[in-house]
Amino acid sequence: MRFAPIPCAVGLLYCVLVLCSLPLGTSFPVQDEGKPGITFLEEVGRLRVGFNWRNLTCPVCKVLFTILDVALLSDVNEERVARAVGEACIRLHLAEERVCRQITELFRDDFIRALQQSLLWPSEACALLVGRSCGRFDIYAPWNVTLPRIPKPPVTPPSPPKPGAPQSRVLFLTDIHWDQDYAVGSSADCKDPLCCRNESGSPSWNQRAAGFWGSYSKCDLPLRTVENMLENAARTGPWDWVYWTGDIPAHNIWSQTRKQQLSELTVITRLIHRHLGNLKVYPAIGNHESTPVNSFPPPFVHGNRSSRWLYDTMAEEWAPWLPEQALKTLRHGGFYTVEVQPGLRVVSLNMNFCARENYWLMVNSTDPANQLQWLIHILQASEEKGERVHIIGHIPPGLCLSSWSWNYYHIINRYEGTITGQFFGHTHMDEFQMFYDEATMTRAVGVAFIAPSITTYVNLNPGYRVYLVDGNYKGSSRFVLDHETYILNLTEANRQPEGGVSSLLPTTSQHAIFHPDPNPKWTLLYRASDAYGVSSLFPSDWDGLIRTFLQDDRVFQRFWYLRHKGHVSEPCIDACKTTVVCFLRSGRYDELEQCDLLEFGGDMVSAVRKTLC
Ligand SMILES: *[C@@H]1O[C@H](CO)[C@@H](O)[C@H](O)[C@H]1NC(C)=O
Ligand SMILES: *[C@@H]1O[C@H](CO)[C@@H](O)[C@H](O)[C@H]1NC(C)=O
Ligand SMILES: *[C@@H]1O[C@H](CO)[C@@H](O)[C@H](O)[C@H]1NC(C)=O
Ligand SMILES: *[C@@H]1O[C@H](CO)[C@@H](O)[C@H](O)[C@H]1NC(C)=O
Ligand SMILES: *[C@@H]1O[C@H](CO)[C@@H](O)[C@H](O)[C@H]1NC(C)=O
Ligand SMILES: CC(=O)N[C@H]1CO[C@H](CO)[C@@H](O)[C@@H]1O
Ligand SMILES: [Zn+2]
Ligand SMILES: [Zn+2]
Repeated sequence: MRFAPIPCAVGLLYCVLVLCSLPLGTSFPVQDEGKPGITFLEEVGRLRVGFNWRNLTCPVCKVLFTILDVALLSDVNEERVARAVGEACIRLHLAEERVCRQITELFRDDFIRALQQSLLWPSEACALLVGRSCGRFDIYAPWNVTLPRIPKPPVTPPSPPKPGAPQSRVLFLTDIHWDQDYAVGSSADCKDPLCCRNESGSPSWNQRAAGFWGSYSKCDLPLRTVENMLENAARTGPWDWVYWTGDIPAHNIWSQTRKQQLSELTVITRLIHRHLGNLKVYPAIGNHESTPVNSFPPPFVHGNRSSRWLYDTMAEEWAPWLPEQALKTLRHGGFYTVEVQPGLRVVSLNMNFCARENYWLMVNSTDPANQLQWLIHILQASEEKGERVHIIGHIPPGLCLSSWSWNYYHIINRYEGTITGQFFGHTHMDEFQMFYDEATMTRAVGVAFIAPSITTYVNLNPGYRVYLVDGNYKGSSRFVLDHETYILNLTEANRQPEGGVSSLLPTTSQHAIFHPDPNPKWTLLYRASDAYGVSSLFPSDWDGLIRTFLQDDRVFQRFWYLRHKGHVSEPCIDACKTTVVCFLRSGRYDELEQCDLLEFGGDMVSAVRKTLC
């Protein structure tokens, strides 16, 4: 039959694309892997998800896409494509059989629809998948927002507040990733993308077992750890307000349903509510809130495929924290703005509209939901009122699609006097990214704080962040003056083998004699001003700190340790250090891309994407 070779080819490709949208250690676009020095952010890459990107060369890609387009145009039966995809995924060992089957089932509908709506021709698709050397890519055509004609007000550099001026304590939570199926004693080293679960099986003699409070492996958290964190956070208040930047569900993205996603959203929201009482919490939407993961149709998609199921529930659950006007834009596009206090406004962005992994943007990536144009409108109004603005979101803007990122950077430049804080998560690491003046790229105009995750995924201690913000008093700048990071030291929390545990013991009995601490301590890992010896944390201070990293390696190594919440898997020297420093300087995607071109740079952009978190 004429179709005989097609399903196979389509299958490979479909799997390639599908796996691209998953946080499983893949990247989009594909970069060469295996260059020396790609130590940075490589943990996830080593998870042995088992897909070899080198198999997709430029000519192969073009042939595949020609076939795919023919297949789609001939209205090939979706069922058939899906079945073939599953088979190809299994035969090529792209993932475990069960994972392959479930994943294709989950993605096929939406994905094929998005492909059909976008004109995904071989040259574009392969430029996207293999890289710029393999064709021209216009799907994500550049676009520009419109700034009002009102000239930018003169800039006054921030200065430290008077001694004793009031400070707000802001609790910052991100990337909870609660795993409902977390099972103590299960294998922490299974083959799936997520372990420590009921279905991970028992650990064999050379494998680790899932700990009581969490595990140093590719595992997410049991509910008790989330709850313990909230109890601890509630005790160590008082807080002025809370920012919470998303990623509630676990990384079992091959088997999630809308019902489960909503139930997790509800459980965690109510838990936060219960523990933090009447505090105002300002949430932002993570890329894991939806299923399939990263799938956030912009408002041009209507009906059952739209994000309505998700945003409506969010609006209901978050109603105690947000006013009606905010709930309205939340239902429309997953973003909103609220006045936190007189003189301070928060804008919560839906960063899924900037993400390459959101394949709906292949249909139209021009300022999805008009979000950035709306942001400009808000910022202009704040500028006129003399109000300061904090921006919160999940994915850091430097990791966004190129045009989105460029426009955001442009907005930060124009409104540098108004935006005095930017707060993100998603990478699970404790880091930051700089914004410079567009004219000379030397004067620091902003910094995006990227806070560490609550989850351990991958190989981390659980943790959370506290920001100390100037205010609330008349004329307060609302700049971040300092920040603190608290962690749960898993080694201590999960201790302790009683008596000398020998590795010769049968593993089944081994975990039974570990005695977790019933009241584990969340401890201060560091305070930024102490750790780095700086007296303020203005954008120029972070720029100065980057220079210190280059001059004094001890300071950089300290940063590297803190970046992993005190649980470092790999050292970072030479090329790794160069790329990390480049990352920190590059709050804009095209800048970040340049990090890959550094003489000994690893694949920074793809490496960052690998975490996809
Ligand atoms: C956007 O603006 C920049 C500079 O203002 C310009 O160089 C670029 O060509 C514009 N892009 C589009 C698509 O209009
Ligand atoms: C794990 O699976 C077993 C048997 O299938 C079941 O009895 C148990 O309740 C499950 N545990 C969890 C935490 O779901
Ligand atoms: C809407 O889509 C979801 C997920 O694709 C599906 O489970 C559900 O049955 C659909 N509902 C309707 C009314 O079509
Ligand atoms: C994409 O969306 C933008 C803004 O909503 C719109 O102006 C533009 O016409 C759309 N492009 C296409 C090709 O539909
Ligand atoms: C965690 O505890 C272990 C064991 O006490 C200790 O060796 C390690 O340094 C601690 N880690 C941090 C980040 O404090
Ligand atoms: C289908 C295919 O070509 N698979 C190959 C992918 O790459 C690995 C290692 O380079 C080969 O072993 C596979 O045969
Ligand atoms: Zn994320
Ligand atoms: Zn995450």
